[in-house]
Amino acid sequence: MRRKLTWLAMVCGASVFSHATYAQSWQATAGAQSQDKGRQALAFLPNEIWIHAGETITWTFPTDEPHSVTFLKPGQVRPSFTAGCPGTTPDGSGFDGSVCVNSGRITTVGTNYAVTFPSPGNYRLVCLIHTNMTGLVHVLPPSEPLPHDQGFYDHQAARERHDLLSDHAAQPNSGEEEENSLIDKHAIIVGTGKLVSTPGGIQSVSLMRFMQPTITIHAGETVEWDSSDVSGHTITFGQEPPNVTPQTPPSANVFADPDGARHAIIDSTSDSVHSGFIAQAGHERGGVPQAPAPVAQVQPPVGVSRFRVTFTTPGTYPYICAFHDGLGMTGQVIVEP
Ligand SMILES: [Cu+2]
Repeated sequence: MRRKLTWLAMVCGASVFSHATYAQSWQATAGAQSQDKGRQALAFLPNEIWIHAGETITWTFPTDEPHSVTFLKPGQVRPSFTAGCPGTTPDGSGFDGSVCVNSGRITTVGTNYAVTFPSPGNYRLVCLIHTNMTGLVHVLPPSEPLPHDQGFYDHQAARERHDLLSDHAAQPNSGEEEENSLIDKHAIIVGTGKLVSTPGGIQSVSLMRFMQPTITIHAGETVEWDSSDVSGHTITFGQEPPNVTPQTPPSANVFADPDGARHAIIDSTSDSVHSGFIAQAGHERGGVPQAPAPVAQVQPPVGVSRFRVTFTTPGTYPYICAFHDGLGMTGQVIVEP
């Protein structure tokens, strides 16, 4: 009886393996999010995959935060997502390294984008929206065995999704004491996040929230927003500039303080102020690890991690992150006399 069960297990194992050997189509995802959309895994899941030449990988986009699936030509300077390859290439495009392939900025949850790989090689996968979101596709000759089947990748992706989205390192509350001192300073933490490196590339997780969404001050006082996130954000009051990108400059009423922070003065609830791109200082110093591929990075023209607003007039002042308000990244400043 025991011998028979062992034999059955071997047959099952063999059939799973042969199924993987002949798989023509592979599934992966671009990004993952928590139920309230606040926590965003900026990651290809899985971010390293081995397939045979001639096979296809289909990426699904399950998040409200947009991503792209992009394969640049070797040595191609990383373009902005608005520039693309230039442009986008259709679903089902083939990539062999000779021509750039780009899904473009996918904003619709549930979109699929497939890429076929006719030739063996190792191909770097990037998201043009998030610098720290990369992956690797290994395309082997059909004669070579593949190390994993789809079930392996599904399991790995589920585990990484869980690890990234439940990551305590990105929790907003780092201690009551610190929070109280921040309230004394009228300081608001703008998102939190961290980078994770894997053999296939770089992933990150960001909490797309203002950590003290409502703050109450007195007229004449100043609020400071501090970014410690690997993702960039904005602080935007009133009318937001059209088609905001990381390159969109601050509004004309924003000036620089002696310490380099940006600063604006708001006198009325009808004032409009746009901070421009605010990100942790690692962005400017190059302290953030970059993708290992020889892909030149175009960084946003930034390096500003602090933004201040002085409020002269009592009232309620709602504001948003122009990139992530759709994920719930909003706040308000209540100014008392
Ligand atoms: Cu944001």
